Amino acid sequence: MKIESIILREIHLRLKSPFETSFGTVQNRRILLVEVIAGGASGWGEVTTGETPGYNAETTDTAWHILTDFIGPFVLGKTLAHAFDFPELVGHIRGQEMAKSGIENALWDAEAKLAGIPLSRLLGGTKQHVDCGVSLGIRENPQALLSKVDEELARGYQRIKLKIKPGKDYDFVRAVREVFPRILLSVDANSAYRPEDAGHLARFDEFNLLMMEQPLYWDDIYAHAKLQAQIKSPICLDECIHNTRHALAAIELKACRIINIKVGRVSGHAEARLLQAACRARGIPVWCGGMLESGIGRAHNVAMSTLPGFTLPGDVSASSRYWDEDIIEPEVKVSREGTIQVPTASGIGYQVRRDRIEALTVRSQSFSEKSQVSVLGL
Ligand code: OSB
Ligand code: MG
Repeated sequence: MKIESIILREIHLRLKSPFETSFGTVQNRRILLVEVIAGGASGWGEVTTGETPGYNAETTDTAWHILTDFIGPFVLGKTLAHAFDFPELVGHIRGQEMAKSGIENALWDAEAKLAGIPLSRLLGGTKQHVDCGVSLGIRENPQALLSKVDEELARGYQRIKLKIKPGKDYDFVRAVREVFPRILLSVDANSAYRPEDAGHLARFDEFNLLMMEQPLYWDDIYAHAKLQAQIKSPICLDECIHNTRHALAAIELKACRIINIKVGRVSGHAEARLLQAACRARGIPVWCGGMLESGIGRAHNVAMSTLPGFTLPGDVSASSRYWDEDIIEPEVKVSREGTIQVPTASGIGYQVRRDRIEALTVRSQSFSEKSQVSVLGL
């Protein structure tokens, strides 16, 4: 597969409602889409950065910089036997996992299309349906949160995750647990607490949580090991885990009992697949996290979720929870049983709506061997 051209587009897409986490609130998404032409096939990927460096160090703008100034020019014209070989090709570029994953995942889509098989099968996926949960943003008060939980459970979602932050945590979780004593319930703090909060976090033990996601520092596995020894809720690491080596360290240190795999955070499908295999071999359940993706990133998440290590419901939910109108056809739908049916068409398995993407594009840049670089100021 020769990388013949790369087209980078920034689209603006507005969430139906604002999403609040401990690090901020977002409604207007700025999403980078990557299209590659490789081996004659077109493949699509999404860069899953946020607009601000509040979740991790990357942003939509840093990814644009890294892709246009370093990764794009470097990989253009290179030939790979498989998309799996992409991480080695860009291994000299430190970090920048989400920027890298945009191109790598587009190559996986192209490779699956060239083989005429669904991406899920190319990745080694074994499921026809994937189990879905939802991630609920921080609300004004417990009542507002309760009605949202009620609504999502009625739609069939199998697990409810509540975003929490200091001051909007214990009472909110207690309110939900009282009304719904048996649901799979988890919380996600996005690094909002400190080791001194261990006593406070131990109070959540009574809620029988499925997990407590990333309570402490985004870059500190050891701090989580110390906290895990003090609380009963299983810790799930998200922000801390950028690759399989990090996961192995976290497991050995007993810093977590569950891992959230986000394809972008770990630099793409190749590393995500290795990571789930390593966790599976050690009995550590994993699930697929989300980054408020458009349909393209969502389709990649669905494909990754079909791998056998993904034994817990993910944060991969219906397009209609996020957007009035998605950029793929059909949109991602969730059944009354809280599952997504894995598409059987080749590649990501959903049609990319080029006309809609064109209309949403605010800037684009292409790299192709003939013209080297062309900037389309839109
Ligand atoms: O920590 O999982 C997270 C969204 C943005 C940044 C970080 C996270 C999230 C979510 C939303 O929890 C998951 C989704 O619905 O896509
Ligand atoms: Mg998280």
